[in-house]
Amino acid sequence: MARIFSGIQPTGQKHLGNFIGAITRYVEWQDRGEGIYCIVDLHATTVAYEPKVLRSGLYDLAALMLAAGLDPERAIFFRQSDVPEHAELQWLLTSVTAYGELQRMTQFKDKSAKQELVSAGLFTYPVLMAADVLAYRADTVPVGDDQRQHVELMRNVAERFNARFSEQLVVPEGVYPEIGARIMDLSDPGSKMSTTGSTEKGTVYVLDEPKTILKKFKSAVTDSDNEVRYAPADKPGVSNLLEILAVARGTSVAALEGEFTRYGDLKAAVGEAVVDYLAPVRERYADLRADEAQLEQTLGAGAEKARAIASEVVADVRDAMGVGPVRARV
Ligand code: ATP
Ligand code: LTN
Repeated sequence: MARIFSGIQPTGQKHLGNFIGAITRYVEWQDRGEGIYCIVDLHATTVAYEPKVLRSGLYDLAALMLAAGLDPERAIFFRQSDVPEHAELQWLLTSVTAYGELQRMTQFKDKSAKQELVSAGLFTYPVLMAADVLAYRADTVPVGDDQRQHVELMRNVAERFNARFSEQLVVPEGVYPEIGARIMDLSDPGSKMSTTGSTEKGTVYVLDEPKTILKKFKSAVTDSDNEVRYAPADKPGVSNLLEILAVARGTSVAALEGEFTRYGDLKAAVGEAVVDYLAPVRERYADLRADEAQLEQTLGAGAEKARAIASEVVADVRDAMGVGPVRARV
């Protein structure tokens, strides 16, 4: 059975890109294998942040993921910092990570350009991400398109470790959605919808009010040739709307071709479909978010299950590296 691992940061309000590219897929995949889903609070400390905001953002995200249908009985759902093996494994793996390969990470270049203090943590962020996955010997990593380079890096790290020490780690495979791997900003379809950096008008949050969602889609940027056609390179705005509509309706882009002749009709249809698509999450969210003690309990139970796996793997890694005493075998 496949072991699936993914992580998501407890920062900012989650948007339609995070929802389509990540959260809904965790839910869909929880029956396809052994799912392990982690809220990565340690990753969120690599850029400027407020401790109180980090903590409340963690509960916001935990409630959102549960509201979206993640079932802690069927998948392991936990907070990264509750399992200290992630941080330990990160350190161990830095010895098989090249400085040069970290320097090439485009996300590091983009994010560091926006920081007053470029932390060492931001630089080694991809090694922590590698540790997250490798600590479980996971084979499948569902993420959005923007994470391809990080997944490549974790594969290199695992291969290098196995070659240098011994075959302890599984080399994981990234899986990206066929449609919706890169949801674009509605007002600026040349750039991806994102927590930081996309426009407020063009970013649809999962918990936006229905009327706000409709308004954002209504003012989505298209182009001037008035032809509803899927062509991401030539028609990024229209193509983005078609992708979102296909996902929200649970159909393919091809099935939508020919349905619309006017941009206005397409925008109204996508807005309505997205309102319906997100409604169940909105309905369940408030109750889940209100009970922080329950959220802690859920995450704590998940962390125990996660730690049982990660502590074994990290003990093997330590042993293979000659760190600590020889591992006793039973
Ligand atoms: P953002 O880029 O929005 O700031 P992020 O990359 O910093 O998000 P997360 O919130 O941890 O960090 O991202 C969670 C998941 O959402 C990742 O798997 C990422 O690939 C995916 N994702 C982010 N933006 C998009 C997008 N526009 N379209 C599809 N998937 C996305
Ligand atoms: N870097 C990712 C979040 C992340 C992740 C992971 C994704 C941290 N650890 C492990 C998959 C597997 C991001 O910015 N979205």
